[in-house]
Amino acid sequence: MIVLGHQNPDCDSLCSAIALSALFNKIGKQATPALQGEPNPEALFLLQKAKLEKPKILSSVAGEDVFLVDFSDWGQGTLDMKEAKILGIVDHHKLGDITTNEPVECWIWPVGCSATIVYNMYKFYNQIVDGPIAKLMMGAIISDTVNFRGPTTTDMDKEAVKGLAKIAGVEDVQGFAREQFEAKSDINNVPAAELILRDQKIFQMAGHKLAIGQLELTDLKTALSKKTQMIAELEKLQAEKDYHSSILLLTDINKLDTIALIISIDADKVAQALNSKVKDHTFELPGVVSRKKQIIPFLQTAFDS
Ligand SMILES: [Mn+2]
Repeated sequence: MIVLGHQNPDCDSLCSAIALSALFNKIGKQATPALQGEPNPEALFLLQKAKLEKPKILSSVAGEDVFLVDFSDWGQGTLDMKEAKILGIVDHHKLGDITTNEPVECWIWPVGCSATIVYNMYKFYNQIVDGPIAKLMMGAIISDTVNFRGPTTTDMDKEAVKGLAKIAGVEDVQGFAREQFEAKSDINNVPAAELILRDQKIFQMAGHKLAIGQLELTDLKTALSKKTQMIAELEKLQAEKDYHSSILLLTDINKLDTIALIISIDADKVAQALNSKVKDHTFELPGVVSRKKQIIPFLQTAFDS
């Protein structure tokens, strides 16, 4: 069985794929983790910290048995995923559009991170997480919950990190988080074209496609200095694809605010849905850090009405 994370691999899709596949191997089910593309710099940082190898990268799963982590949408899988047998899903996003012909094992909980669910699966199966993997899972939860400051955070996430830090032998969790956030904020030498795609997800809304990327940064100085190039890249993307909107969220994880860059056929509609106003392809979202909880539901409502 292949344990597969979503496109544009982030910490959670990488770490949870590795952790879940290790759990399956412990209980006698053969499993291998796999990614769809290169992991982002923060995920690579965690792999290095844990001294673990990067999983294989796949673009096809036709004919395979797969277990999905951190997504439940066809659009976030490989192009041929409908030709695979989906055995199960671990996810913490809104329920996607995947359906199956046979019963499927679902672990879909409204918590801050898929790794929190996987941590509880270890408990369910009476298994202990290996030290290096505990470090990965801890990092994934810190990333997804913005170190417990994001609105998706639950007590279960906090409890999981406490347990995992003990197993991983990490005493200074705050220091660990700081180092991790610095790794992802280092965008000085990253081209704008790459930045707009780094954590991009495509959302279907009333027949439209919205491409929404997000950069989580310790401050927005460097990102804003690249604003013109990033808007130009969003414009290029918009011309190539048939998106309704191409958006990049620049999220300040210290101040817990977001500035959005947008190219759209109706930018006002998007900004209004989020109680904001567009000026020069830009709009501000004070207090917003979570795409899945503070942005997508409001856009969905606006597009559905
Ligand atoms: Mn996640």
